[in-house]
Amino acid sequence: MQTRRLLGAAAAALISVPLFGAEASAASRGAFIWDGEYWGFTYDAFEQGLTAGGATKVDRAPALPSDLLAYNLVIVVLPKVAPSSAESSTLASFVQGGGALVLVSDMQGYAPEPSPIFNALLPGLGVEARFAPGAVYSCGDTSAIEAHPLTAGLTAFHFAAPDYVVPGAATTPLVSTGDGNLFVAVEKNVVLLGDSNPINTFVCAPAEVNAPFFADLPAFACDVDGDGAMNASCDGSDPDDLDPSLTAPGGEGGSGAGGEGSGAAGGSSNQAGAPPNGESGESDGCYVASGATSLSKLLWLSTALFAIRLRRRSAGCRQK
Ligand SMILES: [Ca+2]
Ligand SMILES: [Ca+2]
Repeated sequence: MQTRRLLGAAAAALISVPLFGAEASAASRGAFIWDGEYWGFTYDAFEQGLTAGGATKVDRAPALPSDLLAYNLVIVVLPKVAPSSAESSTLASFVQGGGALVLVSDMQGYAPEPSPIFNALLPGLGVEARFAPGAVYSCGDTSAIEAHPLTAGLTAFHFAAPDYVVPGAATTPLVSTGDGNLFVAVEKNVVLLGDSNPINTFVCAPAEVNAPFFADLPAFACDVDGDGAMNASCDGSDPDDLDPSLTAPGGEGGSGAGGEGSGAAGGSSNQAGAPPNGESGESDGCYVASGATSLSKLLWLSTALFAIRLRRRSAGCRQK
């Protein structure tokens, strides 16, 4: 959406005129969470992290606004229905205009399943990566984190039973499970997160270790290609913020030096969608089941029915 960029550029130009404050462009630095509203999930720590990372406001609603000009970061969480053609167009325009989009899926147990909904949406966004069914039902931390501006500050990543990400040629892997299944990745300005537990208040809720990721998202929305030059939504004038040829995949730290746990356990050599090697080695005992799909599904659904009770029980998880 050229309009966003033009408006941002115009706003940036106005800033040089003392009579006009910075409000005009700062108004586009909000974050919007499009929330499917499953089982009363909330996103308190995530929302606080977005604010800490520079989002000027964080809104959350079950309906997508037709006008996203106030936002440079949109997070779509566990959609309950497929986006309409109008909503798909709104998201595509947002992405084409340089806005950062995060798609949050999860393992089986939702109706309808979010991953197929996202996979139908991704081609229209120009993204090659796809979600694939996860296979391990466990909760814990992984240190298989690639060096990238979106993972800056992370020493571990807390997750629970993710769907996986099948990367395309232009996809940059970010986080994999301990057994080598990629579940967080980025392709240009679209982030694929195969798990909602890292950001919501459900069982195995986001541990403090995920806070850097929350704060990294608004910074990413300001500088998608990681070259240090802000785009128009953040008062900058980087004209090619979406051009990956100007920044090597993986960002400045992509060569492997100084990475946070890079390549420690499986790293990017994922075989997304492949059967896991037995049970996850990352379990912290919050809850663990075998990899059998039927059992996983049963446990997942029963867990959902007793969400509130289990949320209390998960206090021990949060303290990890
Ligand atoms: Ca999950
Ligand atoms: Ca940039």
